[in-house]
Formats: sequence, C-alpha cells, structure tokens
Amino acid sequence: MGKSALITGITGQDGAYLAKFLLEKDYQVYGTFRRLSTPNFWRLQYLDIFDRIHLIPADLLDASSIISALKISQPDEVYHLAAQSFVGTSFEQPVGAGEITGLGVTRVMEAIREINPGIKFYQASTSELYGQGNTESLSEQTPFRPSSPYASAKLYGYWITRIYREGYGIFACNGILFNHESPLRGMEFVTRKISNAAAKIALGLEKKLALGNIESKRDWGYAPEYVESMWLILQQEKPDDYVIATNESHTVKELVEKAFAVAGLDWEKYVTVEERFLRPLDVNFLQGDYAKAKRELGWEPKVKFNELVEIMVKEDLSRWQRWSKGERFPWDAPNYPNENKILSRMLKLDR
Ligand code: NAP
Ligand code: G4F
Repeated sequence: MGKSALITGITGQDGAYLAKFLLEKDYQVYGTFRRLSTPNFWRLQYLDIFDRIHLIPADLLDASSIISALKISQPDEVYHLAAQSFVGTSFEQPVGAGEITGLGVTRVMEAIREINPGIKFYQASTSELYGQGNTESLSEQTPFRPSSPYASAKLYGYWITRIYREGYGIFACNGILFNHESPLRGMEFVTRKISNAAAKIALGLEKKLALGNIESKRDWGYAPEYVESMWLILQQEKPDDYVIATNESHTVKELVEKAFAVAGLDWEKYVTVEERFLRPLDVNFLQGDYAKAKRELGWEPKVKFNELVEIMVKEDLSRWQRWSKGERFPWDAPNYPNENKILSRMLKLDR
C-alpha cells in the first residue's frame, strides 16, 4: 500500500492535477471539498479520476471540519491548496481573504500539531508575496512586500508555516509558486479569460474582450508540471522553502497577441481596456528564479509561454466546437453567467 495524502482544495486547478499525479504514484488520495449549492467536481471528472478520490467535506472557516478530515484520512502528507485564490476578489472581500487564505493555514497547522505532528505539510505560497516595485528575477532571498489583501493573507500563511516548522519541528514547507495555468484554470484569471475569449470570438460566439492592466508582466508556467514540485518539496530530507517558476516573464499584451494569433485573429480589432478591470493596486512585474529548485529538487519547467498559450487556446476552441455539435463533457462554462447564456442560445438554435 502506498502513502496517504490529504489535499485541501482538491476541486481547484492544482488540487485536481496534484490528485492525478499522486494517484499515479500509488497514493491513497483524500481531498476536502466545501458545501456549495451546486457541486463542483468538473476538474476531477475531466481528468477521469473522480471515482478514485476519497472526498471529505470540510471548510477552512470551520476548524472542527479540518480536524475530522485529518482523522478520517490519517495522511502522511497534507497539501494545503484551498484558498480564496483570486486577487481581484480579495479587494472586494478583504476580511474573507484574511479568514480563509490566512487563518485557514493556522487551522490546518493546529490540527496537524494536535493530531499527528509527524504529518508533512505543504503550504501553497505565492509569487504575489513579492508585491510591487521589483524589476529583476525573484528568489527565496528577495524581501516580500505584499500589495493586496490576498498577498498579505498569504504572507501570514507563509510565516505561520515557518513558525510551526521552527517552533514545533513540523516538516512544514512553502512552495513559492509563480503563476501557473492550464485548461483547468478558472475563467476569472487572465490567461483563461483570454484563451476562452479568443476561442469564442474566432467561432463567432462573442464580439469583444475587455481587459484591465495589459502592461502587467507575469511568469506563466504549466500547472501539471508545478504540482510535481509540491510533491518533490515534501520528499526532501529537510523541510525548506522553494521558488517554482520559469525564469521568463511576458506582458498581458503579449499573451493576448499570441492567444488571438493562435485563434487566427488580430487582437487589436477586438480588445479594449476598461477601468472596471483595474485593481486598486497591481503587481506590475513578477519573474521567478528557480535555481534552488533545480539544484536541490531536480525540478525544471518544460512548457514555456508560447506552448502554454497554444495548449489553452486550442483546448478552448475544441470545447466550444464539440459542445456546439452536441457533445457533452465536464466543463466549467455552464457555471459562468455569460458563457451559460451563449450555451443556452446554442441550444435554442438547435431546436
Ligand atoms: P483554485 O483553482 O481557485 O482552487 C482553490 C480551491 O480552494 C478550490 O478547491 C476551492 O473550492 C477551495 N476553497 C476556497 N475557499 C474555501 C473554503 N472556505 N474552504 C475550503 N475550500 C475552499 O486555485 P489554484 O489555482 O488551484 O491554486 C491552489 C493554491 O495555490 C491556492 O492556495 C492559490 O492561492 C495558490 N497559488 C496558486 C497559483 C496559481 O498560479 N494557480 C500560484 C501561487 C499560489 P471550490 O471549488 O469550492 O471553490
Ligand atoms: O490572472 P490574474 O488574475 O493572476 P494574479 O493576480 O497574478 O494571481 C494569480 O497568480 C498568483 C501567483 O502570482 C496566485 F497567487 C494567485 O492565486 C493567482 O493564481 O492576473 C494577472 C495579471 C494582473 O496584473 C492583472 O491586473 O493580469 C492583469 N489583468 C489585466 N486584465 C487581468 C485582467 N487580470 C484578470 N484576472 N482579468 C483581467 O481582465
């Protein structure tokens, strides 16, 4: 029998890819999900692993549910991925960001300390910790200067992880992951918003795309590769913190140009910049230096910017085309109001 892992946030992008990765390594995979009025398991179904996961209801706001999840799963490793992960929303719901994304980490760490301090713990830290004002590659040594409620909650989680490592001897680690994307990314994030819009416009289902700060630069990698680094971090002899990135950065404008080109379109004819998508504060530059991860974990990114954009746009094109022909498959479009309206219009045209 392999090891056992508990993934908080298994219904999210990284949770689903990590679950697949761990199943391939013969782990027993447990995952927490929170109660929603409509269940949300499309990513696990899309990866065809839904039947192989042990699901446990738990909410980061409720410490007792986390304790139960640990008792049920008795994990060797906990991957704490659950969070309110969208920076934009953290400006609208700053208290929620602190409660869920910040204090949620302490609730999980306390449960580990009480139930079994031998459990290894991975914290989903982020390049957002670095905040504004940088112009060069960011490493484990670069100071943090968070620039959003999300990032300040994550900074708290970063330090709580280190405090439980240094104070209680728990094998607790931070993966400082730069942006990583895939066809399983939520549609509110800029990469998927763009790949989905390029696909819809190319197929005549949409006319325009409105964006915010298109001069912003990000270091975008491929999510299925990044989840492997989470596992590697917990397999080391000593607990430590690692930057995971591609060492390249591109503007949102470059992303939109490439995505529209993949869909056979000239982006300048369709894209507008609108104030409603600008944030009160934005991080204009993020580029990571993954030298330590390469040296100590043997981890390196393979899929770079151009290939990533191609993967995402081609998958969104294929989804809209297949759905319009009557094929049905696990997908998030029906959950989004604007996409749902387009799908409903398609159905009416069919009748
Ligand atoms: P995601 O797709 O937004 O998934 C977030 C997960 O957290 C979902 O399963 C969500 O459940 C769950 N969740 C949210 N609020 C919760 C609550 N109150 N109680 C329990 N679960 C809750 O995010 P992701 O891209 O996979 O990212 C995974 C983690 O890595 C997050 O902590 C994120 O902040 C961090 N991170 C991500 C990136 C990136 O580029 N993707 C980079 C650095 C760090 P529902 O499905 O019910 O909403
Ligand atoms: O795709 P984004 O929303 O991702 P952001 O803010 O970088 O956060 C993501 O990566 C972090 C790691 O660095 C994670 F910790 C976090 O959980 C999340 O996964 O925005 C990227 C950039 C920003 O500068 C934003 O202002 O794109 C800019 N942008 C321009 N127009 C837009 C838009 N972002 C979104 N979401 N929507 C727009 O219309």
